[in-house]
Amino acid sequence: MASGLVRNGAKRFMSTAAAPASSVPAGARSGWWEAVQPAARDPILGVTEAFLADSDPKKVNVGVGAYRNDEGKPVVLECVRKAEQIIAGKQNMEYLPMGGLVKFNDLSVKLAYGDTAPVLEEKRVAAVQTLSGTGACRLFADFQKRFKPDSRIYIPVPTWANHHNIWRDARVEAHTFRYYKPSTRGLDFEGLMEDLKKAPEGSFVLLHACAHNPTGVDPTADQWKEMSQLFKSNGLFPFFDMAYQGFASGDTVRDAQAIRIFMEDGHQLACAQSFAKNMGLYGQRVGCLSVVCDNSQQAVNVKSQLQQIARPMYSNPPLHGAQIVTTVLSDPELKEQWYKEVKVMADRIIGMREALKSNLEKLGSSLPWKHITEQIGMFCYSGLTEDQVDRLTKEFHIYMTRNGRISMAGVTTGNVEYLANAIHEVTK
Ligand code: PLA
Repeated sequence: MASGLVRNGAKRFMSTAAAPASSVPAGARSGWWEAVQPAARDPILGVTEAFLADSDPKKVNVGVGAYRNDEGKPVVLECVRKAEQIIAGKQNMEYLPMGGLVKFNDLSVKLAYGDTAPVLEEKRVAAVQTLSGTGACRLFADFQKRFKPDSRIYIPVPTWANHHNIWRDARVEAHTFRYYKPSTRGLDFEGLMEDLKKAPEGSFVLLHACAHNPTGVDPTADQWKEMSQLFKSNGLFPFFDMAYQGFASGDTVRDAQAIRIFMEDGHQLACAQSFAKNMGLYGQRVGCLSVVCDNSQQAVNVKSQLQQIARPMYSNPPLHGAQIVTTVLSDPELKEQWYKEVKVMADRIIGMREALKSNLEKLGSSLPWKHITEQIGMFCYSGLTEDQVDRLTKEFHIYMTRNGRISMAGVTTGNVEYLANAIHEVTK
């Protein structure tokens, strides 16, 4: 039986060898990947691919959440440029430890939990540097599978599309919970509580710490408190994805309020941090995964296991981005400048929300658009349908994800009128 299978396999390889590749020497085995079909286009990064392939000068990309200045250009923060100058030529290029740059991890968790957080003073937090926010989520999902193999993850509806892929590839059983109510364009708090009440004890719950992607709708402080009580009484584990600290309100402390509320309630939470957006370090892939433990020994144990998961995947994380973040966060002047620059980015986005809304109203749109200014963070969950989005792309060369999410970070004084006009045309 086994040998038959091998023979059949071999035949298949041989039979396709002659067909496509003329440069393959006779007799060489080919056809290894003939069964591989093209992967589905990524719902977010695929939009950038389509945008880049469009040669129309009017084209607008409000797909991926990447900040642009008012001229539509990518931005490198001044504090980052200065940090680069400080670092330049002075560092060696040795491997980092498996868990990354220790000082970076320390500064990163201070940003998330607060400089004087008791969990940090008691050394109860296991923190490792990760390949940005995505890497932090994936490392945690793998950790969850390894040590709580039968546990579930509860994911909000909707969410950042990649969350589903991450926990699926980590082979964790995924369930969803209600989050957004289309009729009110706000939080479905009742639905959320109802669904989470049904989650079995020991389940993990994915929460967006602030600036929920894609909806721009966050729970209020009181709602977070209520959720925290439910998590306590029902034995649920809060996992915070914090990809936008600073982008919601312009204030990194305010944007960490959910984490602080859960921390003060004594939860053993975990947190994925990304410096892609708030420090503009997208391609540097710099992030941090932290897990709050019961005591310092447990934190040492957990960190060692996180490192062991990282080792066969990518061994250790990249150096440069972590050095930049460390330099900015450990220099009071640079840190102050960073706070100002985050605020400038957040404020520009808020300004564009107002501009988009007022342009739509000026055009006489009879639809309600107040959610544009009520939502926070990088995205506007516009309510546009897939068909309307398709029309925007085909007729106006405007690129956005098909769920109607507009990256407000890509809206500028120069394109906001064009965008509003196009939206008005397809929603008439
Ligand atoms: N978590 C959330 C909620 C995100 O929105 C993103 C990025 C990440 C994690 C991961 O970011 P990082 O790995 O780059 O740190 N979401 C983007 C980009 C901005 C993307 O899809 O990768 C988005 O357009 O939704």
